[in-house]
Amino acid sequence: MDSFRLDGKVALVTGASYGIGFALATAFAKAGAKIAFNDRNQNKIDQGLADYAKEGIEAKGYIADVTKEDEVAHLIEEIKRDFGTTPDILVNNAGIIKRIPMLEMSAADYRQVVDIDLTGPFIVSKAVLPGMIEKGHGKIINICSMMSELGRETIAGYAAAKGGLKMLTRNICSEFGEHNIQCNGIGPGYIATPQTAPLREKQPDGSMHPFDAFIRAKTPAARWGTPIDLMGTAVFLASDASNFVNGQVIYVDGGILAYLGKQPK
Ligand code: NAP
Ligand code: GCO
Repeated sequence: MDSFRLDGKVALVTGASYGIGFALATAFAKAGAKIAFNDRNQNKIDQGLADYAKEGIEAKGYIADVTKEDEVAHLIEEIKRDFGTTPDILVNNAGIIKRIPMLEMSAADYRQVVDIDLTGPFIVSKAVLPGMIEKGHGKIINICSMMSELGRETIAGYAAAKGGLKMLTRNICSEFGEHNIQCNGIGPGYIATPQTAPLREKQPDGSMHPFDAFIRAKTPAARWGTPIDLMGTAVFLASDASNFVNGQVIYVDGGILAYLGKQPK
């Protein structure tokens, strides 16, 4: 069972001031890893550091926008300065979504989502791979989505980006597997975080948001996931226990992708 431990490893989780990234970084720390995370905003980093400290975790936070190659290069230099080495584990978690009907979505909105959710993981992966090659090992985990497999109205940019992220995962696997680098994805189902809060807002009459009822009917587990539901899979993919797993996306979705949806009564 020691192969599931992360002792002695340095993990970089992008966009991990809160939400899913915060949970995954917390899991890594409890498995023995040292934690680095980035965000675009110092206030969010400070709040994240305080929240990690409440968990007994001495994380280090850095300002970096994953779409900016110079900021990402500086981020890796700062991590090397502070930890004495480059990341052994990278989770490409930072991401946004814009929910706009396609005919009303500007190309600028579309480009911004793809830039952050797909080009960002390319940029950050490219920045950490040389160190992983030099060390002879590395783990890259891309946070994909149900939308790596399914579409729905109003999220054209997000679905395109997350579908592309599944294929970037396979390509990094293909190009770097010979260096003992494993690149896999996690495809969360519908998880209760700030990103999905608008889909769970109570209605003025106090009823559930229609999307809330929809997702519960589409999920065999009949509930939203929480970031805690993702922790075990992330530790597995970050650890030596998954050294022969490469190019895969593990869907942690409560069964959504297997289920047609609750039949009408
Ligand atoms: P979230 O609560 O909105 O958090 C997203 C994080 O990414 C925030 O810390 C945000 O920082 C950061 N970020 C956004 N753009 C960035 C950039 N350009 N550079 C650096 N950091 C950036 O989202 P979440 O629900 O935790 O989702 C995390 C990941 O899981 C995303 O990739 C999302 O697509 C994916 N996912 C979520 C769900 C779900 O149901 N929640 C399901 C499947 C996949 P700021 O505060 O500065 O914006
Ligand atoms: C949406 C949701 C989803 C989730 C997630 C599902 O608007 O449909 O935000 O996209 O965030 O990606 O896996």
